[in-house]
Amino acid sequence: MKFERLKIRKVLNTKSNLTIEVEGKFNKGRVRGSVPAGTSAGKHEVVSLPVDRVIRKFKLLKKKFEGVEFSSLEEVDSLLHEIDGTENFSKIGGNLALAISYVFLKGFALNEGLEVFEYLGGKKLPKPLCNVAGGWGKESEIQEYLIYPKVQRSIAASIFKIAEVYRQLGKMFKKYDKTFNMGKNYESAWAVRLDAKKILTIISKAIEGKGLVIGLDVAASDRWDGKTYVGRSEKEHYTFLKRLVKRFGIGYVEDPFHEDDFETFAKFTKEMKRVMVCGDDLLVTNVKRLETALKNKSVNTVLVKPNQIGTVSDTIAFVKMAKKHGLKTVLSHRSGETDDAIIAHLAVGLETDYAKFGTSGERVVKLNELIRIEEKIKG
Ligand code: 2PG
Ligand code: MG
Repeated sequence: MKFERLKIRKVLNTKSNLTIEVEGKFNKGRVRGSVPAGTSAGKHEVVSLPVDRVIRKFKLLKKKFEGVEFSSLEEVDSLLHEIDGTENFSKIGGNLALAISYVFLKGFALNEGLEVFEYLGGKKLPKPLCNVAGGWGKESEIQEYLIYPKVQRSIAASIFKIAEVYRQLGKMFKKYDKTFNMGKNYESAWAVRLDAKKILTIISKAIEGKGLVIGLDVAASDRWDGKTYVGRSEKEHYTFLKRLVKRFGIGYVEDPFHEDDFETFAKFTKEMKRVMVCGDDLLVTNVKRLETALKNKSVNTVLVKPNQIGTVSDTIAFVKMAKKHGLKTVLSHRSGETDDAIIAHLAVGLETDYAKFGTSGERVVKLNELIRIEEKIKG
């Protein structure tokens, strides 16, 4: 497969920040690849370069990809690593690498007349793990409150059930928080100013009898000042989380501790037994960090964000390794998403157990794509 022409443009992400979009044109049509951005980004992620620098880099390296015949996506992704030559894409930018990797992934799929999930060979739908409330930064104890189905009949049914609870929650938060005016955060989840226990009590009420479970993304690195987590000592924070898990039957906890604390993650994973303890900033979709986590038994679940590592092939390697060791996998959006639904295709294509997406606003683009994919798979 080869692109006759490749070009790059600036577009907006969902936070209205600028991001890049690469477009490839060949005899079968046009495809586009754009890149999201994180807000609570992990410090071990690959480097994301400013948009104008990326555009200059692209102009220099596009000759290596335009008009050149590639036989596989791995070949494209290896060339990206070779051109960059660093561990963390600090020369060409992980954002540029991923935009190119995405555009080729879509090109290979289109070339074979397949959708991306089909090209990747996936047939199993993930369970949606949807952000319904929360906020960013130290002013909130926990970044995200998520819900997901215990069992899944169809992904469409799960999504509709979660959406119903989300709508209900808007009304409930209004009742308990007079300052709440249906405001939303970066991920279009309810931005509510109540403490964690109150929020969890309200969510528990809203999901009663519906077969849904609560999950948390603590995003602890953002709440860690080197000594405390939002004013709580490490011990207090540990006990705080443990109590929340018990009291509200929480089934998923992401980044409960800061991004270098493999040991406390391990202690928590061991103690929490049936809870999915997931590494996001801890692992940054990086197989080397996953190796450390495996050695320490730090997690039983991994978050997968392609732009943390820079290419689709690296993302696939990470998912494979996690699955090989019996860990659960969660394909995730970023707080600054694009208008593209590629991550829905990756979740199905790589058969991850969960898809951590938003519930409302521009986020429905991904959920609706999962509904369409399910229809195609089930026929
Ligand atoms: C996270 C995410 C997405 P960000 O912490 O998991 O929910 O946020 O993209 O800002 O890292
Ligand atoms: Mg996270």
